Amino acid sequence: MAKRTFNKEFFIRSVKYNVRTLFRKEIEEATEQQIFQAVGYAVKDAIMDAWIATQKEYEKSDPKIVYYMSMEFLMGRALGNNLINLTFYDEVKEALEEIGLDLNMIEDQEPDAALGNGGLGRLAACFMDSLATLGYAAYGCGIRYRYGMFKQQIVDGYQVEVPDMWLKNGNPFELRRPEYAKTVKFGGYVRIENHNGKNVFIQEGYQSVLAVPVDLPIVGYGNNVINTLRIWDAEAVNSFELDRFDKGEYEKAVEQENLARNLVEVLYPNDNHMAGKELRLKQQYFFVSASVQEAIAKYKKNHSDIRKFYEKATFQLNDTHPTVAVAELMRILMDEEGLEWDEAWDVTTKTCAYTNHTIMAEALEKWPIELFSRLLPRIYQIVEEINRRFVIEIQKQYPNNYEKVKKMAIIMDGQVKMAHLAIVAGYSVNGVAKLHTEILKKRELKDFYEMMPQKFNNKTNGITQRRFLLHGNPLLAKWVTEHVGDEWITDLPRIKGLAVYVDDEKAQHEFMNIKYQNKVRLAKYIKEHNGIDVDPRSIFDVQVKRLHEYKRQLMNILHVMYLYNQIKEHPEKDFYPRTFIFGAKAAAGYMRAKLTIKLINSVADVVNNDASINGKLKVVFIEDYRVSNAEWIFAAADVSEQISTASKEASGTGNMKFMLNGAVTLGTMDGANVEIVEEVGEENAFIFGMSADEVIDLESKGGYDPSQLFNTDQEIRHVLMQLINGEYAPNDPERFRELYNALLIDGGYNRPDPYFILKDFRSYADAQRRVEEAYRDEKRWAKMAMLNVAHSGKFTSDRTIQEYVDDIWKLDKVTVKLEE
Ligand code: 26V
Repeated sequence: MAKRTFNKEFFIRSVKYNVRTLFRKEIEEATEQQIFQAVGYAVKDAIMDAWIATQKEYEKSDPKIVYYMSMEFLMGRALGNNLINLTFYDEVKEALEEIGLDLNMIEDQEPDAALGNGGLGRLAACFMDSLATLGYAAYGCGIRYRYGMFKQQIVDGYQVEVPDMWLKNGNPFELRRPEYAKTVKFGGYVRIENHNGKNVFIQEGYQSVLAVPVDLPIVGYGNNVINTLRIWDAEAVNSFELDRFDKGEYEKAVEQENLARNLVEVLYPNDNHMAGKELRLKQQYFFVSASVQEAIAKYKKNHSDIRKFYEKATFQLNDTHPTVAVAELMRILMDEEGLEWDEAWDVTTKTCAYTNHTIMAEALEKWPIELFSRLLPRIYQIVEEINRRFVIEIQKQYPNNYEKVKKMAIIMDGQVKMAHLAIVAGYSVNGVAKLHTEILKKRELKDFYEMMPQKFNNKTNGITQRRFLLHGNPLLAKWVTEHVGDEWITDLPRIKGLAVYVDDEKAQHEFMNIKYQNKVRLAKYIKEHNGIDVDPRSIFDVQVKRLHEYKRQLMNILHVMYLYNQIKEHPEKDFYPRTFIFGAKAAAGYMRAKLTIKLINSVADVVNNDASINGKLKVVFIEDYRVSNAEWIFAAADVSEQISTASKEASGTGNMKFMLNGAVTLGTMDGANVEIVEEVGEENAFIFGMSADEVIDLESKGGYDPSQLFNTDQEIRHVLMQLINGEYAPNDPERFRELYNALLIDGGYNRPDPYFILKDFRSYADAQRRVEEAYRDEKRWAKMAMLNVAHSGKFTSDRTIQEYVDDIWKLDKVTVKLEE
């Protein structure tokens, strides 16, 4: 890989200069945050030439562009990652050392850009990294939320949400571009005028807001390509004019200021739950309208025939959240570019493509007609017409089958169904792992698959090895490079070369030693942040992800309670020391999820302070799990808990990050776990539980009766009774009653244990027993863990993106040369 030259003296001068001009200080007097800012600006400077060169190259070679539209981009920190991808990381580290600065300390000053909830947002971030690294012209289109994902504090064992003021010190990497601002219109009504026999649609009485783009550089690895993540900020169209004393004008100005402020105020911290909030729909239309306008403007700069727009642009819709793009594109093509319906529809259906990320019914977006049509009157008219024409299609293909219309229509029962709109108007519909795509085709979207099978395809998710190995786990990265060369950085399947070392005792030793060092690093972090001592020689068993019932953190902690009972009852039995590590944010209004966090912390309090168990068991809940600490957590894990109820986790991507870092999967046959096992072999993972088919079957029979288990399995019964006898809540024995009830009486969907926690419990406990047995045999474990790293090649987002390019987007590769 071409390495750019790094000018150390220039860089140091630039940092010093920045400290002076930004803060009127010498380096010695600057705070750590100020040094971060100064270094950040110096790095942005280093990016600028290539950023400009990339844009010039795009203008010259005119490649097709993908607009990746997403409500969420969970970027994490930029500094370290940018240095890695510039291939300057070690040089900058050294340069800073020379002037007495520690790069790790500096990186630690940067707040995470947490503009996302979890998997879907982080996937978008990995995709941006891969697109730039592979040399494809791509824009990420999103929202510049003033407040990202809330910060989580644990107070008395409970989650407390604290606003994430990630911009309070400014963001050295961003570039504000007011010259490209767009106007977005909300509300009002549509008047139809007839101009020479042609209907012209005129929006009136609307409120407008200014969308101002803020660009963030996306650095490709070692290739001079710098793509752009364009996040839109909102401003009032006529910013406050104080000389306006006219009451109506004044109120209008205040209204516009408020609209702008509210629009981009905060990311909705709900994942997997659709609430139908007006502001959320406003956010969606806001960033989508601005992005579509921008894409059209860019196209028109060099092309005259708007009918061929799709040859140079494609919109990938990251879940249904940006699906109004379909109607917005139709609106612009017809109302502003003068195309007829059929012409506009031809362009739109060749431009838009949709990715589905969940089958959880609660997450499917459906908007009440009343709200949708009031907020977006012209857009609603267009959706109505798309629906009218689609319903005619259904009736043609399935005459006299009203069931089909009822199931498939875009508008039905007073609601606009966004997934249906995305499927009908898109040229591609994809799931995010093989199993997930099969479930979409066979069940959730069966009717659509039957009617338009050619649209459906699978794109198994992936992750970027540059952040999650090269940056997050430098010791292992270096070791891998020593054994197989450094090509894995841009060609992950090369990592397979490690397979020849798995029986080599020296290699095993080195590998396990690196894992140990990473466990020491995490143990320090835990000591600093939680005040808990954990033994890096114990098994680090980790479950980090959003808190959701289907992900079954509750099963994990019930199993810890079960183990604790075992140790207490049989102190003589040997038990390999284990540290159970959790990290998870719960949506603010999700009571059962929050109570699960409290239970984990309550169990931790009891177990960690029981001297009689000799430290055999520790439980840690890591506060504020996020991208930056995730990098350390993956590096230190032995066991990767991927224990969702089969069929519920569309893919999972944490599972891949653990695998890449040499943790062994303990999981169900769900999401991408299936493909992980396919790659690494069932003997190198711990698989348990019901299959997706079994779950779906049992669900269709209305579930099962867990009271059988409760009455016959004394150990399970004991654990469940501990939820209501005050064992973990002596002052309030009723505290966990809700969890007990969910498991045994009604957990939603009118049945007990809807996520089959008790049904899978024995199988899970048995898999956990096998984990312990395997870990006791150090060589066997080292081999398993190494094989996981060696077989992680498939799960790079570089592969995923190449598949999107080949099968869906059909982009042209670009190379960027820099004059040095
Ligand atoms: C849904 C909703 C519903 C409306 C309210 C706000 C909101 C915000 C986010 C979401 C996204 C839920 C879908 C999601 O995150 N899916 C995850 O996508 C990952 C990437 O494909 C995948 O690995 C996970 O398995 C899947 O749960």
